[in-house]
Order: sequence, then structure tokens, then C-alpha cells
Amino acid sequence: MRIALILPPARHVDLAEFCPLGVGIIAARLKALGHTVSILDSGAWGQVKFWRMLDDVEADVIGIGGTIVQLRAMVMAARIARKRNPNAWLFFAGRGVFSINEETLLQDADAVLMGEGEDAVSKLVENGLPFSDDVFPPGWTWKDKNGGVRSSGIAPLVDVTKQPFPAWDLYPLENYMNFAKSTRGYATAHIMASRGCVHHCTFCDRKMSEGGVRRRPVKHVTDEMTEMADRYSKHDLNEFYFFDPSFMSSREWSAQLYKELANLGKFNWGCLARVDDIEKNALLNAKGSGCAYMNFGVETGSDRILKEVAKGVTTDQIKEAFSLCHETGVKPGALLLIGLPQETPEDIDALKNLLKSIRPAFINISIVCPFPGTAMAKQFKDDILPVDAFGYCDYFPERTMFKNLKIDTTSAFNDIARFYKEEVNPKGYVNRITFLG
Ligand code: B12
Ligand code: SF4
Repeated sequence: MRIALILPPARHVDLAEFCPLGVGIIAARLKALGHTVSILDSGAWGQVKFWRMLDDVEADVIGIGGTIVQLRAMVMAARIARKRNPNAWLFFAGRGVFSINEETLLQDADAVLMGEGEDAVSKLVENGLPFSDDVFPPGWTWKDKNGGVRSSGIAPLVDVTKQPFPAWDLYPLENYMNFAKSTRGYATAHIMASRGCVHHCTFCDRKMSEGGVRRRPVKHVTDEMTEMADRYSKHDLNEFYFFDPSFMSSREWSAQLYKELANLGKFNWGCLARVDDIEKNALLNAKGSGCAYMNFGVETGSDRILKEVAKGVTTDQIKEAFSLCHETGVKPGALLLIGLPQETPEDIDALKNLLKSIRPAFINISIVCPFPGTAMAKQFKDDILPVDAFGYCDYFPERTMFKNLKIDTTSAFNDIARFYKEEVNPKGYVNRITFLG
């Protein structure tokens, strides 16, 4: 079968430096079964080229996926792909599909994949087209032969220890790397060594994070890094960035990884991390194995809000982790959230004071968005603008979806960014979102 996996754009993302890793693993599984697979990711080409290239996609099975803020583009992409491929079997996938009634999606698709795709897609396509109602493995909602809607539930979590590397040859990797070079000055490659998270921050959509943390064997991870580095040496691949939500949460596993990376002695890397996972020895070992920076979900400078959003950390822990990073030479970055319904102007001042004390090398300021299904969306359901799931595409990431905030998010954003540059770290980097209108 010819299988096309398509990732349409979020309104605010044009070129991206990260490639969709989960989709790459699905592609590798499908290739191993002998199918002809292609990946068309908007982030690799930019929005204008993406829509042009979509016109040329020819396939027997078409999967279109993304987060909630890609939903509208997913539907548009399905309509375009259908025109060119009237007989193709088309499905929607990704995080976004959980936020909307499946019957709405089934107006433009034959099925919806709910959950992780590696097993669900591979097992389905083993059956050959057309897929009869009795061949759907768990994870699918589809239109049956009588026009009704059937569901086999949510796909079980996959065994991450048994998955292949992403099908690197199917991505135009140099595009991601060139984009990274144009913004960072050097190429970076993304990697996920684990999936899942045991925390319950109220703003996080955790529908696919349950089941604990599933870690890949250390050797599998470092082999992937070695393969990438060999394959892309000519692109000056300089660094790896671990996107795992729970990267340092196991001391034992992390220690093994640092040891292996130190033995290899050839990679620089950075990661997402939580301040409560930081401890001096681990940091020293991380640093010794090539760790250059860590980005922490700091979110806010108020202990009251940290508690209310169930972040599970305190400002003292944030200060301690940043201080250890400065001491050990690992550059700490701070990911911040503003626009929480509980937030007052005093809380913005507290955040500025915290920034002054922790001196991040980098800040990213996001305006919090109450994604459907999150604890925050349930808690503040009467305070959220009445828009359907597609409407999130219009607000995220620059406009608040809360009706009555005590702060103005645009002024707070500008105030924090200015304060950081002028009074905390003039050489620091503020990640700003660029809009395409
Ligand atoms: C790591 C991460 C990222 C990384 C992605 C890393 C990478 N290179 O793939 C980065 C930082 C780039 C990222 C970006 C964004 N993210 Co993010 N991210 C996460 C995080 C922390 C973990 C995701 C994860 O475990 N992925 C593992 C892979 C394997 O899972 P997956 O991507 O969902 O893919 C699987 C299935 O969903 C399915 N699938 C997904 N897409 C498709 C497409 C096709 C065609 C098929 C067949 C299958 C399929 O199969 C995949 C393999 O099993 C989660 C939070 C969490 N705890 O889960 C948020 C999360 C997924 N992100 C989210 C959001 C909103 C975004 C952004 C829009 C944020 C932004 N500020 O721009 C962008 C989207 C960018 C874009 N696509 O244009 C939301 C999604 C909410 C929702 N309801 O849709 C989450 C849940 C966080 C939250 N706020 O609640 N993210
Ligand atoms: S925000 Fe991060 S730590 Fe919190 S639940 Fe989501 S993935 Fe876990």
C-alpha cells in the first residue's frame, strides 16, 4: 500500500526545527511491513509549500494528524487530499482528535485513530484494503458498512522498548536543521528517550500521558544518537535536545545514560526537566556527559499558584535547582505561563522577582490555554469563552481564552520580557512567537 502521513500546520507555526518523532516511528513500522510510506510535515516546508505539496500526494491510505490547534487545518487537508485521491482510505489522528466529537471528524474521514499509532496503524493495514468491520484492532472509531459509527476504544500504550528508530530517511531533515541553524546558529536534533508523566499539572492535557513513564533502554537511545550524528555530520549536527516530559525522573536510568554518553564523549545535549528532579551529583554527571542546558517548567513566581495548578514544586525548589545549574555550569532556561485565572498583578511582580533571583539563560513565555479535557478547563468551565474545539486554533497561542482575567496578558508578556532583558540577563534569549496572521 502507499501510505501518506500528513501533519498540517498550526496557525502560529511556519518552519519548525523539530520533526514529528511519533509519526516517524509509525512510518518505520509501516516500511518494515513492506509499504511505501511518505511523511508530509508542514513544519519541514513552511505553510505555503505544504499546501502546494499536499496537492501532489497520491496514496491508498492517508493519515492526517496534529494537536487541537491543528484541527481546522487537518480538516482542510483531508478535503484537499480526498479530491486528489477519491478512493483513498483516510483517517485523522493525534492529540487533537480527543477534543472533538468523532462524528464531526467522520464527515471528512473514514476513521479516527484514538491514541498511540504504532500498533494500531500497523495491525490495521496488515489486513489489506478494504478494511472490513471485524479487522479493526483497539484504537479506532470508524464508519461501518451500514453507515453507523463503531469504536474499538483507545489504543493501548505501545511498548517503547520495542519500537524502531523514526524513519529518518522520510523526513527532509536538512530542512529542520537549516531552520535551527538560522535561528540558533547551529543544527540540533530532537529525540525522545521516554514517554509519559506521573504529574498532574492542571493545564496539561494528559490523555496520553497515563501509564507511568515508559523509558527506552539507554543503549537504544545512544545508538539512535550515533546513527543521527553519522547520517547528518555534514549538516554540522551539534546538539541533541531531549523532549521527554519526565527525562530526569529516574536517577538510575539517568545515571546509566550519562555514563554511556560520557563514554561516547561526542555529544552536546539539552533537555526538558523538572526542578524536583535536580540534585547536584546528577547535574555534575549530566554536565560531564555533554549536557549544556536544561529547560525547566517554572510557570509562575507564586507558591499559591504553583499549588493551585498542582505543579508539585515550590519557588524554593526552583531557586535551588537554578542555583545548582549555575554552580555546575549547566545553563538553565525557564518556561513561564501567564494568564492563569487566579493570577494578579502582584503575582506578575513575584514572577519578576523570581526571575531576578534565578537568572535564567533563556525564557519562554506562554499564555495559558485551557485545552478541553484538562483539569483547568473543568475547574474554570464558566470562565472560558464559548468556542468549539476548532475555535482554539484562533486563540492559541497569543490570546487568552479566559473571560475575566485580573491581568492584561499582552502587557504582562511585554513587561516580563522587558524586565528580563533589562534587569535580569541582557544577553539572555526570549523566545517570541511569530504570527502568520
Ligand atoms: C514533547 C512535546 C512537544 C514537542 C514535540 C516533540 C517532537 N519532535 O515530536 C514540541 C515541543 C515540538 C511540541 C510542540 C507543540 N505542542 Co506539545 N507536547 C509535548 C509533550 C510534552 C509530550 C508529547 C509526547 O509524549 N509525544 C510522544 C509522541 C510519540 O506522541 P504524539 O506526538 O502524540 O504522537 C502519537 C499519537 O498522538 C499519534 N499521532 C500523532 N500525530 C499523528 C499524525 C498521524 C498522521 C498519525 C498516523 C498518528 C499521529 O501517533 C503518535 C505515535 O504514537 C506533550 C505533553 C504530554 N505530557 O503529553 C505536549 C502536548 C502534546 N503539546 C501540545 C501542544 C498544544 C503543542 C503546540 C501546539 C505548542 C506550541 N506552543 O506551539 C506545539 C505543536 C507544534 C506543531 N505540531 O505545529 C499539547 C496538545 C494539546 C491538545 N489537546 O492537542 C500537549 C498535550 C501539552 C498540553 N499543553 O497539554 N510538543
Ligand atoms: S506539564 Fe509537564 S510535568 Fe506537568 S503533567 Fe504535563 S508533562 Fe507532566
